[in-house]
Amino acid sequence: MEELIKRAGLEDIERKVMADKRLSFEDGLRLYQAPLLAVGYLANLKRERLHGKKAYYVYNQHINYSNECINLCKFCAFGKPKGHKEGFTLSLEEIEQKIKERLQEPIKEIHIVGSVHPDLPFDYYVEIVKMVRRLRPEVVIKAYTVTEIAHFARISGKSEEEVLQILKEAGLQMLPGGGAEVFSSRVRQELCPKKLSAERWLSIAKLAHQLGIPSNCTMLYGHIETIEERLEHLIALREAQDETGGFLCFIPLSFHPKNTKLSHLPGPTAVDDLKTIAISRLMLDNIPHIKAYWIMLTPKLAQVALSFGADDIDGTIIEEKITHMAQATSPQCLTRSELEAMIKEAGYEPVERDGLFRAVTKRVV
Ligand code: V47
Repeated sequence: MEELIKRAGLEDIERKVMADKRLSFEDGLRLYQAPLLAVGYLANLKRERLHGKKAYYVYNQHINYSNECINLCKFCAFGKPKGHKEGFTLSLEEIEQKIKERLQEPIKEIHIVGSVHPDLPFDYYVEIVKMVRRLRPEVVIKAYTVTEIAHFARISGKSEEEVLQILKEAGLQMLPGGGAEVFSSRVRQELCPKKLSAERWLSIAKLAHQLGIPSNCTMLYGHIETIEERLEHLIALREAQDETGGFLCFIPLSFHPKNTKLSHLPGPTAVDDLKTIAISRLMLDNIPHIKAYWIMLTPKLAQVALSFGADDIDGTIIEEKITHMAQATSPQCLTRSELEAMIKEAGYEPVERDGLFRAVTKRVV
């Protein structure tokens, strides 16, 4: 490996990694130009300094309450205008049914997200959280992206702080990481002009953290963004994390072009996926976990990603819609034994966790 790092001219970056020193924007650019195995080796050094051989997964359930959306971002195959034949909005009863159907399973996280809906009232979103909390007192409720929180504030006339407090009192414990996309205003203007600005996304995420609601964060890559814009995005997240420490996990989201307005684009290659995971691990020195989201990467590439900086592969999922509407070829759910076997074969030690990354000690089959 020394030879590999030397040939790639990355000895100075290796020294920084070994000394837990922060990498610069220029270091990030050099890493993107370096050979994959050299970058992966450095990311794995960092990953093992943080987590040793542990690799996390969660027994979770996804609920997508609606795809009817007023934003209709160009990269999204999930959102549909109201009245579209593929549009859906679940009633509270239908959501209750989905939760009740799986009450016998030892689910540790319920991940609830939807769209920026044209007419659902704020109460609907609060009632979902209350109902899940009532049916499942123990589960970690991870619900509503920062984008949805901004929308709730607008429709309810309440401040973002009030919205977050009400949801927290109802039982919400953390926010998922979606809606960040790429912070570049050029990209946002082109792909998602109706979406909240990067500054607002970051300020609401930080507000949630200050109110005791941690969150995840993401970057959607592999469309029209430049490498420089990716690195600026990572550095903006790193700076926000320096302020609050509230991001638990970063999820690089590999763009799926099918059925979107960007279907002419090829989407990222496997090399780009692995390099982006590795460089995220190296740049985001203050975010504890990096997730290889198997739904977007495929289980095969997510397994390899564990040696390229990722320490988490998300979970069992059960019924994913956002990526599958963009024709993802991955399955819709994996069992705990499948996830554990994937992790073990990759040379890591599986650790079942809950939504807040706390190890599950009392395991119920
Ligand atoms: O915000 C939309 C992205 C996100 C596409 O927090 C797409 O644990 C790829 O954020 N191709 C939602 N990506 C998913 C998300 C997420 C997923 C899993 C775990 C967590 C977590 C968060 O998906 C959206 C958007 O950035 N997205 N369309 C697409 N065609």
